Amino acid sequence: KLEAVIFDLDGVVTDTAHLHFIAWRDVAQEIGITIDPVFNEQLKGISRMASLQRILQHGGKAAHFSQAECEALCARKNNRYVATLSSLTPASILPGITDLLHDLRARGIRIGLASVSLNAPIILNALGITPLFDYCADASRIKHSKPDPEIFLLACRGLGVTAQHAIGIEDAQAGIQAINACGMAAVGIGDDLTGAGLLLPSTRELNWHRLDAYWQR
Ligand code: B16
Ligand code: MG
Repeated sequence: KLEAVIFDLDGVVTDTAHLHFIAWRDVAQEIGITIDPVFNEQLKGISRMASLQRILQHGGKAAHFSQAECEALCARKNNRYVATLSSLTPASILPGITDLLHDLRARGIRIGLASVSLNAPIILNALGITPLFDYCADASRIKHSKPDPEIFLLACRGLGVTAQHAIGIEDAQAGIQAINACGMAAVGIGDDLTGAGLLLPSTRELNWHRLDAYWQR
């Protein structure tokens, strides 16, 4: 029996990937590294510090910055990023998501959030959907970001469900791996993801009937 649906945030509930990209692009530029939207795909679902490490590697500067300098770069990126979050409103929720959240609630299916973003609570508030979630896993409590299953397992625990009775929805390859690693059923949003049991091109195609049909498969 399906007991819970656990959502990724960035790319599933709203599109913050673009805002992350703008902030990282500017910080990277200041240290002489250029990143483009194709490279940005690699930063989806991974933590802030892991994102910086990939950017430094990409620019061939992995060994150029001390731990303290890396922390300062992360803080600079986050300040820029958080400043752009005020542009989010309920209109920034991706198509189909609000209806799905209401349909799940009407059926008594528990709703969780598994975002590795430390800014997730600010984002849900800006979108006006905090009360629709039964549990949001706190990213500050995990040691490993996706593809490690930790954040999804934390969400299952918080919701009081076992992974075998839950669906996870993700737009990032690292996220699909995390869902599969904990034994949940994986729904992917996008067109170049591998390992999703159900793959939909966008959240527009995501609705209760599709999820239910997938679960009954
Ligand atoms: P923050 P998700 C992830 O969110 C983003 O996809 C990723 O690009 C970002 O680095 C990470 O959150 C950390 O975010 O810097 O706000 O703590 O996809 O897990 O919802
Ligand atoms: Mg995502």
